[in-house]
Order: sequence, then structure tokens, then C-alpha cells
Amino acid sequence: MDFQTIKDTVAATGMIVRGGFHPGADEIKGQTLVLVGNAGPKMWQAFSDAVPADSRDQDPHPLDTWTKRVLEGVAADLGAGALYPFGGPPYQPFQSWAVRAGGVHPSPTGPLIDAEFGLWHAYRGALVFDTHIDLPEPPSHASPCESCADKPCLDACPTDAFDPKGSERADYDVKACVAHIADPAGRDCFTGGCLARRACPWGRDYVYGTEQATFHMKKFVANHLPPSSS
Ligand code: B12
Ligand code: SF4
Ligand code: SF4
Repeated sequence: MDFQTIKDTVAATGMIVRGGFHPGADEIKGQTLVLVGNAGPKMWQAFSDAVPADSRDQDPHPLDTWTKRVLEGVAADLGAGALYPFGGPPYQPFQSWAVRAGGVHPSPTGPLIDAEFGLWHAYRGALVFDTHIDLPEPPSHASPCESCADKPCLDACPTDAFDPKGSERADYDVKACVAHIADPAGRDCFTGGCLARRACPWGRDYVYGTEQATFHMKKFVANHLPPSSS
């Protein structure tokens, strides 16, 4: 198995390979871990074609269900195992794995930043191979956040959900965020995606479209809004 074959097989699904690394023997069973993610419109298009909008309310996590079905097929074709970022707790440490695979950096509001995709990318799974596969060198650019003096991502949230507290990573007020998105006042976040993420000048070409942003926000609210007491 070579890296290019893995890339091509994953690309045929609408998802993309996000690098990989060779885990230690005491971490996971396998010699090579390859991360799979999404950026740009292709994954959303493939998901939309497979799972029509009017059937998405029947499943609390339709994108995860689709991902698992597709990546299980890819893993079987490539003779690999598959791990997923969802389904916890406990969760697999995908962000730590991504930093290890290289090319991305922590950002002050939480999501990892990529020099091309900005904050508009996510991880869908990991393929684990029990053989050693040669991996290309990841891009070695500095974090875009280092040279971003104003850090507009930290000031753009209408509910001040991010409290930098002078640390490298802001505290995130999940309750305030979810309450705002669920309210008509939060329509901009609901249909256009997180304003803090959108304030970042990097990766503007990859900002999720309205349908994808609304899908993520609707599911985020449905899965995190406390049940009404009335
Ligand atoms: C639980 C969870 C949440 C929770 C809690 C998040 C929180 N901030 O506490 C909720 C539901 C609120 C949430 C919300 C969102 N999430 Co979330 N979430 C997860 C999930 C499922 C598990 C995280 C976890 O507990 N991992 C376990 C620990 C042990 O793993 P870890 O990788 O080692 O985690 C370390 C890193 O996160 C690291 N780290 C991360 N950032 C930074 C920054 C600095 C400076 C430092 C030093 C360290 C650091 O610290 C952790 C502890 O070691 C992950 C998927 C996954 N499996 O990782 C997605 C994930 C982190 N979420 C993701 C996203 C996109 C979001 C949202 C933006 C979604 C949205 N609504 O638009 C929001 C915003 C979150 C935010 N601002 O932090 C993406 C991030 C993608 C990316 N580009 O990095 C992930 C990876 C899911 C995915 N499918 O890609 N999330
Ligand atoms: S706005 Fe600046 S600090 Fe915030 S994520 Fe983007 S580059 Fe990093
Ligand atoms: S989605 Fe809206 S309310 Fe939530 S953190 Fe982003 S900007 Fe703030």
C-alpha cells in the first residue's frame, strides 16, 4: 500500500487525506495512522447526494452515520482499520493527532488552523494500517495566528463566548453560544456559520455554504440545547 493510493481512494468519496504519522507501539495497534477530513464543497456534495435533506431529521447524527458507512468501505478496500472522532466520550484525540501529522496549528478559539483552509476544515476519521507506509513531509509553515496581531476571531462573537483570559486558548462558553444560535437574534450564526470563525482572514474560499452551515448549527443546537422545562 502506498500513500498516493490511499489519497486517491479517499478523494473518490469527497473527503480528503490530512496527513498521518507512525504511532508508538504503546498508543494504538497499527504502524501507520492516516487522517481523513473535509475541506471545500466535495464532502458536502457527496453527503447531500447520498442523504437527501428531507431524511436528515430521522437521525441525530446523519453526517457521522454517512461517514462511518463510507469510511468502512474505504478501510475494507485498503485493508485498514478505521477510527472516528465521534461516538464518545471517551473521544479519540483527533486534534492532537492532527498536530502530530503536521501542517495545522492550535488557534485561540479552539479549532486547528490550516494555512490553506483556515478554520474551515474538520476531521472525519482515521485509517489505521498494520504496516509501515512512507508518508510525505507535511507543510512546515508557521501558524497564521502568530502574525495575526488583532485576532478578530476573539472579538466577533455577539455573546462574548470566548474569554481569552490571557492564555493561548480562550475558554469557550458553550451554553451562551448554543442559546444564541437557538434564538432568532442568532440567525446570522445559524445560517452563515460561527461569526468568530468567519472573522478569520485565512481560508475565506473554504467558508461552509449556507446549507452546510445551517445543517451543522441545527444539529449542534438539537444535541446541546438543554430540554425546555415548560
Ligand atoms: C467534545 C467536542 C466538542 C464540545 C466541547 C468543545 C470544547 N471546546 O470543550 C462541543 C460540542 C462544545 C464542541 C464544539 C465545537 N467543535 Co468540537 N469536538 C469535540 C470532540 C468530539 C472531542 C474533543 C475531545 O474532548 N477530545 C479528547 C482529547 C483528549 O483529544 P485531543 O485531541 O488530545 O484534545 C486536545 C486538543 O483539543 C488540544 N487543543 C485544542 N486546541 C488547542 C489550543 C491550544 C492553544 C492548545 C495548547 C491545545 C489545544 O487540547 C486537548 C486536550 O489535550 C472533537 C473530536 C475529537 N475526537 O477530537 C470535536 C472537534 C474538536 N470539534 C470541532 C469543531 C469544528 C467544533 C465547533 C467549531 C463546531 C461548531 N459548532 O461550529 C465547535 C466550537 C468549539 C470550540 N470553540 O472549541 C472539530 C475541530 C476541527 C478543527 N479544525 O480543528 C473537531 C476535531 C471535530 C471534527 N470532526 O473535526 N466540540
Ligand atoms: S483571526 Fe487571527 S488569531 Fe484568530 S484564528 Fe484567524 S489567524 Fe488565528
Ligand atoms: S456560533 Fe455565534 S454565538 Fe457561537 S461562538 Fe460562534 S459567533 Fe459566538
